[in-house]
Amino acid sequence: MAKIDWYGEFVDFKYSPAKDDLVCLFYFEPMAGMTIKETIGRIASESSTGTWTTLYKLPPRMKKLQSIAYHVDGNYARVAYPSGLWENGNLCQLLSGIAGNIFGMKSVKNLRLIDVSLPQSYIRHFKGPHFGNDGIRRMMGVYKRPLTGAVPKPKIGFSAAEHAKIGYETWMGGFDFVKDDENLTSTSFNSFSDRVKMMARMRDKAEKETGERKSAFINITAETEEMKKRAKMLAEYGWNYAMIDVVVTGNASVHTLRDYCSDLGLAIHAHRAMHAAFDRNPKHGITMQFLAKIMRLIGVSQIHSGTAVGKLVGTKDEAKAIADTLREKHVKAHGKLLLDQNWGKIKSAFPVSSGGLHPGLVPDVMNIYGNELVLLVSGGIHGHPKGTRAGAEAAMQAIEATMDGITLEEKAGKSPQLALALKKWGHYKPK
Ligand code: CAP
Ligand code: MG
Repeated sequence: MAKIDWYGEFVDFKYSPAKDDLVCLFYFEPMAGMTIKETIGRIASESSTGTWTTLYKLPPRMKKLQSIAYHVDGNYARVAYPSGLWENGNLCQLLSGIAGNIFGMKSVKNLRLIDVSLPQSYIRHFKGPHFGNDGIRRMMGVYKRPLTGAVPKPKIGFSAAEHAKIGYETWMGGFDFVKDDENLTSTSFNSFSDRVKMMARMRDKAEKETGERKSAFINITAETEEMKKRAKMLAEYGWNYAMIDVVVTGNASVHTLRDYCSDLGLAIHAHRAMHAAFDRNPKHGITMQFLAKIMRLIGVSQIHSGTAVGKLVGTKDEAKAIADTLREKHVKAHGKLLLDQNWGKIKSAFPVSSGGLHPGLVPDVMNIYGNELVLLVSGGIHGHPKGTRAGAEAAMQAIEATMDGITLEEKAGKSPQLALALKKWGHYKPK
């Protein structure tokens, strides 16, 4: 009987990837009644050239574009994609291939895209981060400790003037950055333009009084042309960062803004709001390390990566995998979380640890990330018994203690603001 499909042609356990192949690592669970081979053949076929049935004719050259599922280890499969499949520099097309229809196939009960190993022939068509981590450190004049920041809380509701005042207190407490919250853009009570202007005034005041560089991640999230206008205004008022909610705006607009911001000398702070819609289920969706990889490839300067100990999901191992993906020049394969990735000329980016943090959790987070980190402590400074400035001072004292290798309790003996933070929160891990 004539074959009804060609899925089996997309599986070859003898195949070893060519140098220019792009390789994906998937977690997969076959639907009941499907064999492993039937399932991985469908994953490879649907994400490259195939369809559900044999065809009247198949030009021989098409075979060269077929991906090959070549390795299975339990529920983990590797699929190699020939370089000819991919349009140079078009990340959208890559996602439509390796992260498109396959999640909806009936043949899989669960499917998760874990990581992708991008060949040099692919990554050389992307610019990556404009500054790199050394460049960011030089720009801010902070060379050893983690960079620090906070979001005014409650997350939305302040007027631009109140927002800027809280920003000033945050900067005067020793923090480098003041970050807009993910859902603060331009509202009737806190317009983008008012906030840019008033925050610039407070920044200049704080820089004058401290002698330190101060900056902010002001959220330009909007339609792409509007984001360009907002980025331009940031540059006009002397800012060196723009913040974008990269999942809700989409990688195409981030790609556009990357070059636009780079021309304006703006680094991009990437908030990842919405990521947990597809990355928190350990059996289905797309991992955060994959999202971090494509954002570094496009060229954001930093992206949120979790805390493991704060209020939002994400394990220590995942945080480390995301940090490696962002910071390392050559990421070594690591268990079922990471494939080998040589980043070539693509500069580094910072992991951003944030969410439910307070001074009592600073050692835990620095234990995961080390110092090459942007550390955001928001509710954890504005909830300090003596207010924002004292809260920032307490967080800075916690960083000092951790870098000096002493306990927070020892430090608190000489640091009253830290002592008060520990009295309120101790080492509490919020849920
Ligand atoms: C943290 C935060 C950040 C989260 C995002 C918030 O505030 O501003 O958006 O960190 O999560 O709105 O919750 P708190 P992630 O410090 O007061 O919790 O960093 O995991 O992407
Ligand atoms: Mg937030």
